[in-house]
Amino acid sequence: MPEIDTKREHIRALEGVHLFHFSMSTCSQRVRMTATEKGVDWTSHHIDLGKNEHLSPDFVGVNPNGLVPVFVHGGRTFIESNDIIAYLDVAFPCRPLTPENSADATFVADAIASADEAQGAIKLLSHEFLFKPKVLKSPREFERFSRECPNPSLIYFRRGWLTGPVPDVVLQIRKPGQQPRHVSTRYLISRHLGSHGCRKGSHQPG
Ligand SMILES: N[C@@H](CCC(=O)N[C@@H](CS)C(=O)NCC(=O)O)C(=O)O
Repeated sequence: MPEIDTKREHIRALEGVHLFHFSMSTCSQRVRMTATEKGVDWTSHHIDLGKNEHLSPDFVGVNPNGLVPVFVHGGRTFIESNDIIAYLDVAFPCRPLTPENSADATFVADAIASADEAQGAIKLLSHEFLFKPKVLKSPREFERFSRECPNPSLIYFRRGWLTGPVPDVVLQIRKPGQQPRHVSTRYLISRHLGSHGCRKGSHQPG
């Protein structure tokens, strides 16, 4: 259970349940869905990743890795979405999310674990399709990001994504009762670009 020792006094002083999250972050979505399913009320602290709010000294003081989500319960701080989900299910036992039947419980545990495994591929796809049009590709923007970012793995990802060819990550797709399928993000991206080309062509006069 990664509970972290936040240095910020005002975070330790928080009462009730607080979530530092970003609307379009899948890790944040999982935690929001869990809290909602369980009927837990929480106070929202929206951290806009598009504006690099996760690199601000204030937020880095809360999570030194510069990542959302961060969950605060009665002044205790937790990171890692899957651990937050597990904590929520224990700390708020109403409407338990873990099935009693062991086969179903295994399926739920596997599904939660696969969300974590898919994170790299989802990050790449969302940067490519959702964020790219909004991100300035200037070296100056990247320099600023590298200067302010406390987490070397975020800098490494962004450098590769902004400057290089589209990197490749394998996405594992699992459905109940079926063998997992492996799909490459490079394949998904090239298929998307290909289908755009087709759509454009179909509008051309004949
Ligand atoms: N394993 C962590 C991953 C957290 C993570 O990667 N969060 C993303 C949003 S889903 C983030 O804050 N990214 C900031 C960035 O890429 O600059 C979790 O599940 O909570």
